[in-house]
Amino acid sequence: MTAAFKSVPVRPSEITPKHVYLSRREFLKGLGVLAGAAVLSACGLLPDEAEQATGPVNEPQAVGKKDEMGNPVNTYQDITHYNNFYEFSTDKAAVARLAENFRTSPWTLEVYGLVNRPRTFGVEDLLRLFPQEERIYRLRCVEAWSMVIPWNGFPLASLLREVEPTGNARYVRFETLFDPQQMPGLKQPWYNWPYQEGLRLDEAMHDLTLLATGLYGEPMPAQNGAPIRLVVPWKYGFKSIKSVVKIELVAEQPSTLWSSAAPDEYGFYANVNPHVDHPRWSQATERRIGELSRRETLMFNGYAEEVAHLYDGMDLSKYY
Ligand SMILES: Nc1nc2c(c(=O)[nH]1)N[C@H]1C(S)=C(S)[C@@H](COP(=O)(O)O)O[C@H]1N2
Ligand SMILES: [Mo]
Repeated sequence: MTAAFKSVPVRPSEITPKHVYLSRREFLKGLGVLAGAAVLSACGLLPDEAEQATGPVNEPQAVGKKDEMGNPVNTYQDITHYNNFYEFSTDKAAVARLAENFRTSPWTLEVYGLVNRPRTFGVEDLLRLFPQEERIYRLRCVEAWSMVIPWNGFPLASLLREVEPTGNARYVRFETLFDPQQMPGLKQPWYNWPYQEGLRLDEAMHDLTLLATGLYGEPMPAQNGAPIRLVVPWKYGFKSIKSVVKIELVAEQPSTLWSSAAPDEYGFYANVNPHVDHPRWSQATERRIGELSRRETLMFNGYAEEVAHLYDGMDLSKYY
């Protein structure tokens, strides 16, 4: 575990809250210096802010934030308007609009199965019980694009400790809400709804594995998996299941939506591995959203030092 992954409490000062940002803009407008970003930098005023003010004015800003490798975070606009959430749409640009009225409160998360203390949590309970941290993670989609996202949340391990898995629990199964009234994408009959995912218990207990409740210091936007979603940064994005309602501790490896739809394309492990191509395209490089040239994809998405030991002795081209 490198220092960068130590649990760092959210420091709200690092994220300019909407109202502060807006009032600063109002102030500058009053001074007549807001003619454009060029003016701001030319006169030396808040150059960082000018640089990052790419989206609509009232968007949360994360001035100068970077992940532990020095990659700047993606804009709030990109993170919230380029989404995979098939329950709403397979069109990444359409998800935000279709999820606009998604009801995420009240919301309960049932944790059950091979545990000593099964429990149903309201999201408010989770926010109260577990201190929220900020984690800036790269998300690498199997479609060969990636983003850097400042999540807020808490380690899944904290929740699992609370329910006490029994000695027989070896895997964790996750399930997304299934509500055809609210989720137009569920009409597509060729997927095995509800969306399901799974982790081995040791993967689930790893400190990098997060239950995220927000991003950019704001509550989780519906299109990103409100009110609570999984984030597993060393695996392809499809493992990071959104809008979770059930977590079950089980003895056998659970089936997952993608591995049941196309078993030879999407394995259970789904560790980011540039040496194992998807059957229909290469995984060697990726397009970072917002950048022009492609990047080399890193083993375990750059988190090898932290997680490679979990797979000692496993053939990762067989267990993809
Ligand atoms: N329930 C559910 N979870 C999901 C998906 C989905 O379609 N439904 N898509 C997955 C995929 S393929 C990716 S890349 C990430 C995208 O997360 P983001 O939109 O927050 O970037 O969510 C994952 N979680
Ligand atoms: Mo993905």
